[in-house]
Amino acid sequence: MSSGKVALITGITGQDGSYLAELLLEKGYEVHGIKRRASLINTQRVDHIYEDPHSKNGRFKLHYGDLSDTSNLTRLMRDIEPDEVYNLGAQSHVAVSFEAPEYTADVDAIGTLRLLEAIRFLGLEKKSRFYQASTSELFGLVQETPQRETTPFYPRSPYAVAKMYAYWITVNYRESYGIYACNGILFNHESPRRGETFVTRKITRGLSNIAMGLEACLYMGNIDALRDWGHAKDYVRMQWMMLQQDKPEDFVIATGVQYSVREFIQWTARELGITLEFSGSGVDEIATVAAIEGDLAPALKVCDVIVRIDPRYFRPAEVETLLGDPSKAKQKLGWTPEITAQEMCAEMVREDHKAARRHALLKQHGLDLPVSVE
Ligand code: NDP
Ligand code: GDR
Repeated sequence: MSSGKVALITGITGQDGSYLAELLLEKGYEVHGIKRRASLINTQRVDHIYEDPHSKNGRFKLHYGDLSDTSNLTRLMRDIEPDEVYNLGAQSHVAVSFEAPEYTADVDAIGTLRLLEAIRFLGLEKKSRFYQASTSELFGLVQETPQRETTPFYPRSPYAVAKMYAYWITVNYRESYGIYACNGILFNHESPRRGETFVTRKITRGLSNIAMGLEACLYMGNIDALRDWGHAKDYVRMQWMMLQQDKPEDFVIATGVQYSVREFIQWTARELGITLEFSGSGVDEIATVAAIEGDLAPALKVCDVIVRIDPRYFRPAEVETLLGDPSKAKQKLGWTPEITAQEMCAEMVREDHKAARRHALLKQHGLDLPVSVE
């Protein structure tokens, strides 16, 4: 049933955009999303909720657009007049932002300004509530542990610096023009829909492929990095909750628990019935198969080396440790995460292993498709 509310989501084709669109449709919203033109169709994450644009009562609508295009954003805002705008679109890969810093600044920082300006220019200050996808990367070189809403920022990448502009311009437009605008400072969150080059998905997909004989070795960067990982489904629920309050405020969203990348590799291996032993140190660290149980890793033998370090994945400036304090979200909004990092890892492995099995089966029947790796 329709709630009569209209939402606009930038980044709807991404991990969070797809879960948020599902949530808002369930709540009866009419959901508009901005997709980019690409040479290949890039709507895989939302294909299951896609509605034929010819259907009269459809509540899910996609529009071409780009955060770098002011006139496009302003026109869409004018035509849609959304009650809620979720700005999730971004060049969201930290390592890539060192390679494409100017583009990242244009999309992640100025893109946010373009949307806020469209609200102001069109006189939608009292109509359109605005959510900005801010990030724990703002804390970067951490000044306090755990990190909370009042912890000083120290961004460590072009991505984080761009997001810092976006954070403050959101605060500024709230204070200057009375727009209901808020920042969700979200710590890392993952899911089976996570992009393949972020560390968790790279691990669950890579080790699943290795278990099925589709790849030989997983090459990693800094596996000592510590992160506070939650599940994207829990975090988009919070994005919506933040726009339903009487007063706009900024919130840290995290689980309050921290693990290393190395631990995430071990959990993944365990889900596949593999016991891994790490040895060596620094760039010479490796992980060797010490034991195999069950039948999920038919391509592996004991003593196979399946994880190595490749300095290509080190970043010019690293964020070594992040740990969030979600007390404010718990107290003021009653939000708590429902899915633990280990449960999320198990779900990701199940999905990636299913895909790897399908791929291996096709290979057995002579239908060998290439496996893309970063
Ligand atoms: P994804 O990388 O999965 O999705 C990013 C989305 O932005 C995609 O839909 C992408 O389109 C779109 N996009 C990229 N560039 C542009 C552009 N120039 N114009 C319009 N759209 C664009 O990110 P997540 O879903 O994981 O994250 C959502 C937001 O939350 C991002 O802003 C991210 O920076 C932020 N964030 C994420 C966290 C996380 O752990 N996931 C934590 C904290 C913040 P396409 O599909 O075409 O590439
Ligand atoms: P992050 O996520 O940079 O925290 O940004 P990512 O998963 O890319 O990295 C997490 C940590 O793992 C280390 N790492 C590797 N990372 C990748 N991608 N590939 C590797 O091979 C690898 N080896 C080790 C990284 O150095 C890092 O320390 C994510 C994004 O979603 C941002 O958009 C978001 O703002 C933050 O989370 C919160």
